[in-house]
Amino acid sequence: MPTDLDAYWMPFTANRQFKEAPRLFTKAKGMHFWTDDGRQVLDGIAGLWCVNAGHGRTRITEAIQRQAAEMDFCPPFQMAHPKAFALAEKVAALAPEGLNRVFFTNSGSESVETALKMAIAYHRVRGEGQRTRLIGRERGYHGVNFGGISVGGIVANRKMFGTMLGGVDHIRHTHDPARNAFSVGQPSHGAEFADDLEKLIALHDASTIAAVIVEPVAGSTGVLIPPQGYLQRLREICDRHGILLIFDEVITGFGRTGQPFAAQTFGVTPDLMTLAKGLTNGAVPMGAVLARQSIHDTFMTGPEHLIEFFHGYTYSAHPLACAAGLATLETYADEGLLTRAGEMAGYFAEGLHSLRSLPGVIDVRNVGLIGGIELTPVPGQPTKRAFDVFLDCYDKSVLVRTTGDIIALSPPLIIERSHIDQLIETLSGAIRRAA
Ligand code: PXG
Ligand code: PLP
Repeated sequence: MPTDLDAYWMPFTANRQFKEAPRLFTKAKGMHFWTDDGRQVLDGIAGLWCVNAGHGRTRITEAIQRQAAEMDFCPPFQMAHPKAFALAEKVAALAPEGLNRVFFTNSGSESVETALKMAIAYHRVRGEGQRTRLIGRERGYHGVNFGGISVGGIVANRKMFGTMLGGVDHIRHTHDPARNAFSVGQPSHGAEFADDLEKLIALHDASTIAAVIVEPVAGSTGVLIPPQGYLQRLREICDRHGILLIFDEVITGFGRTGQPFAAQTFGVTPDLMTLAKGLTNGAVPMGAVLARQSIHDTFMTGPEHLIEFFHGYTYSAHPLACAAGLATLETYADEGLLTRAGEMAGYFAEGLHSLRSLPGVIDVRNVGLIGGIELTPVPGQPTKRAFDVFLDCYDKSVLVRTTGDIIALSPPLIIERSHIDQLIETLSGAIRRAA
């Protein structure tokens, strides 16, 4: 075990509190982590919404090992390797019709930056260079880079970092507990929140707006499920005004909502889609942007020896990531994991909603294998009640995630009913004790 914890500045962590009482994992397999002192902990959040096929999958591990031995790195600019093409083709085949061009990145944050730049550049190459504005949504999470926090709407992730990108505006979030608390699946009220986009179009004029970016299900902010008809209405408004619609499917991609992508679950196809996490089952960092072919083709003009899109990362389409991605998609296909969330959703929802009458629970929400439980804050100490639940669950060998006073669940898609029972029973005890 490490003797000194000082040098590692941990991301999104209460560093001083953590280092007083560190929580260390040293092994993971299937539905579980193991702590440094040998305790087996049920993973209720698929690592961080990414280990969709469960931990330590042999096929993926071996694919990474083989690739590392065969070719560690290949320059992605003006060179390529076969697995990059193979993976792009497989990802495109899973996606909604028409989204068949794939640009690789190394994370969700990079996917978001890439998609925003692609949207603005697309309008420019087609002769509408004045379309530079970007519209995000309150409470949106689009990673932590400057573009992503600019269109993002999580205040804590923005307020320390200056003025960010110019020309960004936001529509309201869709959380409406007064009308929708304890909805099972998609809430029935709130399609009209999409009309905020019409207001921003009236304010800025459509001719200045490049794209709108939303998470189909807002994850990081605490699981906000799109109201019925909401995403459809956003799509219609974008179409009417020539604005690109970007779905950030970093969390919802790869089976989380019951179909390969939330676009399919909700029946709305965006123009650009950002991916990461489940693409490699979390085993090697990787992200991607899926683009409509027509967007890609718009760039393919001018002299053929010239670079069409001045963007990319040293590690775009990294061989280890591509090998992991291919093995991951094979695993998903063989085990039917990309539709398994739909099969387990009913039992998962029953468990979650059985917690509704516990003390302090003010909302429960779910779709596929995503769950959110909102607690009333301890007066004067926001976030404390949920954090106490997190620590209590960890103590009882179950890993959950909290944001504000909301508990978020997103277990590996291989979860069995017995695991759901353990998750719900442990949470139930912890919520009672935190009351
Ligand atoms: N977009 C969305 C919708 C995400 O959920 C990102 C972009 C950024 O991805 P990277 O790979 O750069 O982290 C995410 C990431 C949480 C939590 O607690 C969620 C994320 C990251 C960290 C914590 O819910 N999602
Ligand atoms: N900073 C410097 C000085 C670089 O040379 C590069 C890449 O060549 C980067 C940042 C970007 O790194 P990456 O391509 O891994 O995002």
